[in-house]
Amino acid sequence: MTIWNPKYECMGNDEKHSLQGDRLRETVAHVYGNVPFYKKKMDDAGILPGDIKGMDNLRDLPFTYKDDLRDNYPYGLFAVPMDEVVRIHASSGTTGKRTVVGYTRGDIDIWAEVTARTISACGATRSDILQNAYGYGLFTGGLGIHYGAEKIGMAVIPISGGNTKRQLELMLDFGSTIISCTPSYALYLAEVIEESGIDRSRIKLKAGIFGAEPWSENMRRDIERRLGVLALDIYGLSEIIGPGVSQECPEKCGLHINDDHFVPEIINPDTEEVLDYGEKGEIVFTTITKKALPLLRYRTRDISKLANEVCACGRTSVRMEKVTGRTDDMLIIRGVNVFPTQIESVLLELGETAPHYQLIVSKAGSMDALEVQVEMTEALFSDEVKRIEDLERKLRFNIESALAISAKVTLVEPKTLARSEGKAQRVIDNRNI
Ligand code: DLL
Repeated sequence: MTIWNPKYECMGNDEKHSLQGDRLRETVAHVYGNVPFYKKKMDDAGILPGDIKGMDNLRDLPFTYKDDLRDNYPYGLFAVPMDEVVRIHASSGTTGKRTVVGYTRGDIDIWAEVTARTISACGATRSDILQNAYGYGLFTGGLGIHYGAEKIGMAVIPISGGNTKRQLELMLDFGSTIISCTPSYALYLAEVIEESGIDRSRIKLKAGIFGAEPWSENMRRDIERRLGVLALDIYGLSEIIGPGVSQECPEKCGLHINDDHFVPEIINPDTEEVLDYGEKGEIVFTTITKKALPLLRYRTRDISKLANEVCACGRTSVRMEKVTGRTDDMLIIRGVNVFPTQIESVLLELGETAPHYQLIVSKAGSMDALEVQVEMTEALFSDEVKRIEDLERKLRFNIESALAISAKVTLVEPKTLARSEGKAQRVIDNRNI
């Protein structure tokens, strides 16, 4: 399997540590000198750039929160004048004010470098044809992957998300060998392919780069089987750069963090205490090369854990466990914490329903109540009512035994739950209505 940049991806620990230290020092001096917000934060904490000698001082630095970006909307945290900014992206702002991120020409080069590593990790080379079905636009998915693929020298089809019929048509006519999109959209594509009855040998896909939302191992198995691809995970967030912060290799044992650019830590989200390798908590990143929007110890709210043993693929970078959810997506059902992906895993494990589901949370008195709606397959739908009821009971039992929560399970008619073209909305929260 190709490693795009062995010099950095397979660098020895000591050398990496010292490179990270140099880059951290530079970044701290850059933000202290150019971002009044960071100067004030560091002054308030009594830290001067000269106090940061290397990586061992990382934890002396202040954290940055999503609200800091919102409070400084739109450009308050930019560390370069606007004439050096060549690109602006922004979050959709569904959970508050938009988060705006900027890139210098050099930042775009770094982004292309890390996504080139990502795409190469699934075995892609310049002879491949990439169907890039992440959304192009303010969302970082489309353009982020695009530049990495071009850097490799692949032929990129910038189809963007949606228009599933056209996706299929171009997949066949243009001979796409690699696809990139969200895992929920990959499943929808698989469904449409199955319904179209086309000759599978006409599909040339061999690998898929899926991310931007949490997905379980059971969902991976489903996608691999139904689309006939190697399905690998790609992680990232706009604030840090976009897609390409980390990616899986075919060993599928965690996502390799591009830690010569983004330094990870795991913390206890409540106490902000730094945790060790192997301990689960919130992942925090410090960017050490970006110039337009460098962030110190950014609180991602994503839950993961870190591993530093060398991977069989030869990469030495620190790995993060697949993100199973965000602290904000965690449901607390009668005192038990649960992430939507854990429920997904139980549903797909049984394999008797379609892989489309939605969670509806409401208040029953002072308690939270959870309803799991999951779609029936066509075969099940035409079966007897008794069998459907039996399956509902079985799923309820499996959820209760695996996760220790009680949930109402409702099997709904095929194709009644909305299909996503980008990030799936798994949870409908009616508690505050
Ligand atoms: O989703 C960037 C991206 C695009 C990543 C394409 C991968 C592929 P945002 O819209 O800023 O950026 O959303 C970032 O999405 O904090 C996670 O909660 C979630 N997320 C991203 N990748 C994964 C993943 C893009 N592989 C937020 N697994 C992050 C689980 C993910 N969650």
